[in-house]
Amino acid sequence: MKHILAISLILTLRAAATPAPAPAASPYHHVRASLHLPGATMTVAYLGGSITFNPGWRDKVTAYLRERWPRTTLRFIAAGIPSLGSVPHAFRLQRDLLDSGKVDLLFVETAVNDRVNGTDSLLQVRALEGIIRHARRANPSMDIVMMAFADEDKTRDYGAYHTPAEIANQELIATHYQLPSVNIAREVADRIHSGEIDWKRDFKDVHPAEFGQELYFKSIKSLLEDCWATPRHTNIAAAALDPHNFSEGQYLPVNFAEPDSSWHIDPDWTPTDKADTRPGFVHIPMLVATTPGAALSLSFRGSAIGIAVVSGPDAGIIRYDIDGGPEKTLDLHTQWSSWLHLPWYEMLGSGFGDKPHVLRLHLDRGAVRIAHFLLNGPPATTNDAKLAAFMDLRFGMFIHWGPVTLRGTEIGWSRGREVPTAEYDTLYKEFDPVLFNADAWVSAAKAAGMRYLTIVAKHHDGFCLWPTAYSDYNIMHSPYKHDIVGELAAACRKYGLHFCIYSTILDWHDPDYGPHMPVFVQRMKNELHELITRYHPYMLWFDGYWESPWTTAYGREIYDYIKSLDPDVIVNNRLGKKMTSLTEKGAVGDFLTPEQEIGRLNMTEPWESCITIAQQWAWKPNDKVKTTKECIQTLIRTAAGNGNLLLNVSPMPDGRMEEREVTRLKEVGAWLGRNGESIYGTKGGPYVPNDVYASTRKGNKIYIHLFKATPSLTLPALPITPKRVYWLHGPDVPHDGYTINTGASGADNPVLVLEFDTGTETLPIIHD
Ligand code: FHN
Repeated sequence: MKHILAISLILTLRAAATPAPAPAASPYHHVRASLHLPGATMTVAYLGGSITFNPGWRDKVTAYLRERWPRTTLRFIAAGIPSLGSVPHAFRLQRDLLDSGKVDLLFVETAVNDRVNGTDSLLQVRALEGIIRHARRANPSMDIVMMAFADEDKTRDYGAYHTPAEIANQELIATHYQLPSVNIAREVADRIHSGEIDWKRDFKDVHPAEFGQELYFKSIKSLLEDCWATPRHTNIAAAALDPHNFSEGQYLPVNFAEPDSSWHIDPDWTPTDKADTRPGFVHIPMLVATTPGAALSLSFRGSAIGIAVVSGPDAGIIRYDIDGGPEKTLDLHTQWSSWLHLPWYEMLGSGFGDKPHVLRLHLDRGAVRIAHFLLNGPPATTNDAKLAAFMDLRFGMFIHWGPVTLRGTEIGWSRGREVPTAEYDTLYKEFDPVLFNADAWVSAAKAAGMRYLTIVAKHHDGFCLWPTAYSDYNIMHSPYKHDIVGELAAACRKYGLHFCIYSTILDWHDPDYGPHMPVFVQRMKNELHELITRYHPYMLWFDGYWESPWTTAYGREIYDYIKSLDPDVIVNNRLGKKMTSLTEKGAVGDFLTPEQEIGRLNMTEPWESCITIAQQWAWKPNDKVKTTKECIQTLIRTAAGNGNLLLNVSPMPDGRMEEREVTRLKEVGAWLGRNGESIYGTKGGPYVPNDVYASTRKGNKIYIHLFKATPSLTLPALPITPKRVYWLHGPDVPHDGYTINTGASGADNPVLVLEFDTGTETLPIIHD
């Protein structure tokens, strides 16, 4: 309480200093620094609980905004989830709202559920301030409206001339950040106490009937109109009220924990009892334990940690400590758990230093089902928006190259086999690729239509293609002495490709790999520090995870280290020990990496297939190169499966790329030049690829890629009907619904377009 009083004193003093804004149209709202006038586009987001989730005031505000700003292209995000208040909002803000793109106007409501859930006042303030600072970090000019909805507790408080704590906290934050706010709880209380309206008759309950919804709408509209009458032109930056606020709130996937064998991760949890569930908290990965004594530990870096569980009829009791501190006990059962697997958020600790910590948690009795860990700290995972942007690229170049090309044998694997180890390890003394030209390599990738490039900077043979301070076994000790990685990074920047780096885990040349893993892992961190801070890779591609010296814990440690250096860098899944899914125990990383095969259609987990354009990864004289058709159809099948293709090329020992491979790339590029819209930025499906065709989709179009010429094509019908069918950049094609007279298109790998009146990207996958 002392904490809040001190802050309110500061604010009274500050309020005295700030020039008084024009008198508000209503005693129940504050304009403060007001709102910007909408521009050509505006994204409006509603963050709240069930009153925001349910239809009613929100739809009325949406309709009013469309009418009020007809020349503004409006996008709406309805992010209400029943039962959730300030703390859950602070930790789901990134994934449920900010990951879907720039937000311009955010409505926030927490007061009702914070009372129902009995959320501690200090946590409310840390969460509310965290939401504001996090939102403004994502978009410094975001407009934010704080709303306080009505419930009987608040009506009672106001009846007793007592400001509800939840509203005091909200006004505290709104005043500090000069945010417009509307206190509907106070308005309803006053109008009930004046006898003008009746809770039971007019509102029915906390989920208001039409009368209440209309009242909410009118109050919000009145505030908006008042704001737009005196619009905001400047951004208000303010120092944090509480340094421990949750402005770095995020969900931490459950497979970040180290559970004992009594736990399992159910990748698609559904209850076995009759209790109800909530959208977003069923059919998701769940870390589950039902055995008393089940224990887990979680290493994390941050200033607060918590759990989001589903609290159902068998919700149990847990004990936990942080960093071996005092052990606390927590009963996860709630007053609603007997009939509902309620999403329930518990902060286990906050306000501690933003550094590495360990949470230990035990189940005493009953069950515990963890949907997310709640972390306030530097990004521990790559956010969905970044991953979605990576997956929109669809096509990249992989380059395996090094001194081994002097022998034309396979990189890494031929060491001590086709090439005696001693000979292999001294090849670099002859390695002088004078015809290496980074611009030429990157231009070849660009000509192929590739959007990113991944150079193997260090393979299993341990040779480094950049001037590292941590091993003399690098390019600067060869006759060539060029920073290959640096020159490629610069060329990618020049030609607008994303630059990515492959670095092996296992290193058969490094004597510490195996016997002295802590030394080896520290060297790995040192090298990664060089690679990340010098060349700023867009994505890191690890490999060589399968040998026993490497553990999931090391993988997690390196992943967290990378995120501490650059939270935005994307990392493949080969830091972990498990490759089949991203949510299973032992998995570490952001995307799956099927190799030398096209991944299966997967709409939920990002994936990228890495495939050689020839046979070997590194150069081999006269190696068999895939045909243009093979390359194009491999790309199509990968995109149709909702994945990326990383196509590998193998430059020669003199530094040039083989003409055959460059030609192949050009031909693929020519096809993409004509048909790129059916690949870049598309989603896979809705049809599962087959021998005759595969499909991709974007917006209101589905692209059918034909692998074989066929006079007519009958596709499984979808719940929507195509309004037009035509060859991409070509004539319309006669069709009757889903029976299409394709006739002879004549083009290689022709693309049919099915155009609809509605979006196609959320259509379910059609399994034959
Ligand atoms: O051993 C490596 C191989 O040499 C190559 O680098 C591929 C590329 O993904 N990965 C490993 C095999 O899985």
